[in-house]
Amino acid sequence: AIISVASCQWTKKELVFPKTNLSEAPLIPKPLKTIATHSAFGLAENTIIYTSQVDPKFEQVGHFLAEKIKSKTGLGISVNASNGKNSTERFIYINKSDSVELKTSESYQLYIKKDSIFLNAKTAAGAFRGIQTLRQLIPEKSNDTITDYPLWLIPTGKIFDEPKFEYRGTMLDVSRHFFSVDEVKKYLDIIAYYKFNVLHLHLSDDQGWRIEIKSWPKLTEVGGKTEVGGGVGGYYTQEDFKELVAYAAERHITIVPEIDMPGHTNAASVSYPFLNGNGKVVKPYTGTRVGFSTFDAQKDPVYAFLDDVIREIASISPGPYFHIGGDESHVTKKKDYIHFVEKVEKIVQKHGKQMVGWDEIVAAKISPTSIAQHWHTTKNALKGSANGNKIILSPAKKAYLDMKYDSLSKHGLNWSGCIPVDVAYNWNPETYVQGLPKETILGIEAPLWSETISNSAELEYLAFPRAIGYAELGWSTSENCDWEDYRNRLAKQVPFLNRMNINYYPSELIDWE
Ligand code: TNX
Repeated sequence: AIISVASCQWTKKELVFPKTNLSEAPLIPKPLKTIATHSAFGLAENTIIYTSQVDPKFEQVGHFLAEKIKSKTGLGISVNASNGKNSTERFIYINKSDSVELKTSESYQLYIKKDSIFLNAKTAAGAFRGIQTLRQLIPEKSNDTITDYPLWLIPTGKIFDEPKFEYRGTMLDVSRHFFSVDEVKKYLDIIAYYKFNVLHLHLSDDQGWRIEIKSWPKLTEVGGKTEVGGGVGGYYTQEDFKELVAYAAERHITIVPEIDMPGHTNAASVSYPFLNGNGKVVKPYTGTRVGFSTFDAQKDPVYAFLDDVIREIASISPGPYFHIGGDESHVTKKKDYIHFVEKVEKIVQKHGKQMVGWDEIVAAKISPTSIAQHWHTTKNALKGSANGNKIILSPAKKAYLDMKYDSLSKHGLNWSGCIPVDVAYNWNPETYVQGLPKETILGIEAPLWSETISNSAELEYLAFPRAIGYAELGWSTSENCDWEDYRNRLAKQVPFLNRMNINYYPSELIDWE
């Protein structure tokens, strides 16, 4: 009390804020721990963001926050510079910290006080996750009665937060239908807000090849020109792909490239028929059947080709992973499949990446550093984990974004059942596969296959709101995942969804606000 009386004589006058409750903020994913102190920080034109100068990536996070504050509130906030309104400045500090309480690279602490906000993180990735929380705490409307300029009142208190899983992904199939660079960027913008850190791109399949390979140009000249339903297809040049990688990196999201093989390879074999191993003449395919194509696993030139493909893609993919697909190779002989996966794993490793594959890959003798993505077969997940492989969980009954919500859904398939918004949320990744040790689980991923969707509006219809629930299942502790609580917070995402012009499915299970 003595300090405040003394300081009153020369600091700003005390503002009187309405009572707030940080613990009731509709944050998604729900933070690990929140302590409310019931006052407010008034975000205003005189707020300044200061960032750690030790690491330039922190300054980038500061600029990202300033830009998002601008688009939400119209306020032009300066970063690491005074804005000339010194008498009433309020600060947001984005600080690099070595605190042992920050257990992971993505952990952060947010201290919101009346006149300043401190965000602590070990790395810029942690700071980036933290500013998503801050964005979500900024109200839609300003309060215009407390001061003679508008204030956006952020509830005060402390948040300690960290992710449950290190891998929190979604997958987009750009092969069955092509999605442009701008469409993928919009998707990245949305998933970043909910703290996803991986976008897996399914870059090849029977219906189209979507990434330029300079040493094998026909892959895109021929294989890039088809898609499901007979549309014009499309592909990313390597420059396009680098642009996506950089855009994702600014959001601390890793792109995981996938070339699906030895099955799902019709488009590659149409481009270069020597690759084909199913004994038939290859023709372009624009239907939606699976399991009819295969590379020839016995030919050396096939592996020389794959060495080029993997080398070129690995060289423009800074992330640690390369996904080889490996699913539904129904016309590949079992021994050929095993031989193929083992040879391709070596190629992936030679180019400095860790192999990821759909759960079928555990049929081969793979190295414990490779990762199996569980989608279908429990036995495969268990076999992988017994072999030392980390597992990504994408169970088709719970996590497939391409399943219909219900029988009336405008888009989507239903081979693994309909997945309404509550079913998508109501499962516990840590216990879902019986017998799978928790430590084996790298994380979760929600795949969006694109047989039935071909543009952003359709993509968003299937992905949202379900992907928001997967964000929470990947980040928040199972104790903090509660459907009733979640559905109330989800209802309050409407202003963001509308501001971003997201064509979400307005499920009747949610009382949208
Ligand atoms: C199965 S899931 C597939 C895809 C299809 C999807 C449709 C997986 C590894 N393979 O080829 O697009 O079902 O839901």
